[in-house]
Amino acid sequence: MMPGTSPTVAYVGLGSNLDDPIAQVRSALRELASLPQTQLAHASALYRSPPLGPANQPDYINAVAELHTTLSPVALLEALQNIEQAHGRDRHGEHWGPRTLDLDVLLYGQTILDGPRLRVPHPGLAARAFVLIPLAEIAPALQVPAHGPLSGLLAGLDAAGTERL
Ligand code: A4P
Ligand code: MG
Repeated sequence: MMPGTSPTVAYVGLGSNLDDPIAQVRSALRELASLPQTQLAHASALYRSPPLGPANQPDYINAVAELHTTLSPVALLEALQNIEQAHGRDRHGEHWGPRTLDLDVLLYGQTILDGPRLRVPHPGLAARAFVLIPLAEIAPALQVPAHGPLSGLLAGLDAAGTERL
């Protein structure tokens, strides 16, 4: 950590449904742990979930990681995109189509961003069981900027289909 800069608590969503998804997510967690200016504070269990989007694709493996980082939001996004690239991510597939590894910035402290490159909280967060359930495992008391308590989001959720491995 840089002296004099206090880290921000950021949450990252991991997802994979191609090329041994369990191994993809496990190795991505190790790579998050070795990012510069960053500590991996907590990682959820792995979860299996049915695809959101086109149904003719395999189930996903999802997880959520809590990072303590002094990287800026955009520097964190770039670091995540580098890890996706190293996992052979092909960005030319269909929207919400299958992928070897997807890393999303779910939350960056209490920051709200609505820029062309980065939207935080992640726009899908509030409605996705495969994000909220692993997030609640590692941060049950979380207050989600612009949404309120995580427990409230969970209460309105259809959790069927998201299975803890
Ligand atoms: N971007 C903006 N905000 C963010 C953010 N908070 N985190 C921009 C990450 N990226 C963000 O992302 C497209 C652009 O979004 C990036 O260039 C970045 O500048 P992408 O990863 O290239 O494309 P994508 O992931 O295909 O699109 P999108 O809309 O982000 O998809 P999602 O929301 O990531 O959903 N079903 C299950 N069960 N589990 C899953 O994990 N994932 C998806 C993808 C679909 N269905 C799924 C799952
Ligand atoms: Mg994405």
